[in-house]
Amino acid sequence: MKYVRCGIAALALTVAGSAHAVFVNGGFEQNNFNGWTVGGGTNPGLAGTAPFTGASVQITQGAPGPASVVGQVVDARAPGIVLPRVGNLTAKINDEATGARLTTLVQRDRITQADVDASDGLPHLRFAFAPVLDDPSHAPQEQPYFYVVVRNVADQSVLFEQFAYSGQPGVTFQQGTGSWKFLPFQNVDATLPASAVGQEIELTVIGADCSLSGHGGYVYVDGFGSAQVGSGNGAGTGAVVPVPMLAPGVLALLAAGLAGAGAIGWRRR
Ligand SMILES: [Ca+2]
Repeated sequence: MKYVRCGIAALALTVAGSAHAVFVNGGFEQNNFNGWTVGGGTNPGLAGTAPFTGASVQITQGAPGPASVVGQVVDARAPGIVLPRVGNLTAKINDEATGARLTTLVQRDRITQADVDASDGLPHLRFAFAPVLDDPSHAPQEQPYFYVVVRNVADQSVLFEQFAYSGQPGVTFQQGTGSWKFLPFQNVDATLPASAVGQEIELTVIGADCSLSGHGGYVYVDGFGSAQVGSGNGAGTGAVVPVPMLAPGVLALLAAGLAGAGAIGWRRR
């Protein structure tokens, strides 16, 4: 009985010491990038040939790319996107200007008991994203693209990743203004294995112009955390946003990433 009590006390201590849930300023409601690191440089093009993954990403390090926090605005290139997505403010990573710019948004944090969902007893990572990419019909490795990845810091294994270049076959981009294409906000709910509690993770978002320097691309992100992605004070055009549609191949990539995470991605403590 004594041992049982000790066990419970230790557990209570662990829970009490980990009340903080991921991430700091995950919804950008501080109207800045507090808690985040904005970096980047230029895009020399993706390595290899499609299908691309995080291993294809190349960055010529330089001055951080553009990044901003936006409120109730209408995106002239993607009027179907309702902004802000969650709360009052949403992050815009990279922008519509050209120059082969590439922006990275990074935050490192630790998964704690506070990130465990009562519904399934497992930690979750949730967020919403919406890419807006010009489509100049360059070769795939030269196109504007976006990339989101969550890695386990300890072994750099990929827990979750999503990648698409502008006009990528199988990704149901919607037509924006002119040659711009976009996806409506997609909600991501990545279920982590129980062993993720106590592990440090690093989230990276990339928005990249085309590598030939003449076409822009960016991605909106919001609602990073373990809780359900909330609703926003969005105005947009009031357009009905269709149910998010990602191609089977993209969903397969997502599923593969999650399956891999459960099987090999996390070190047991
Ligand atoms: Ca927000």
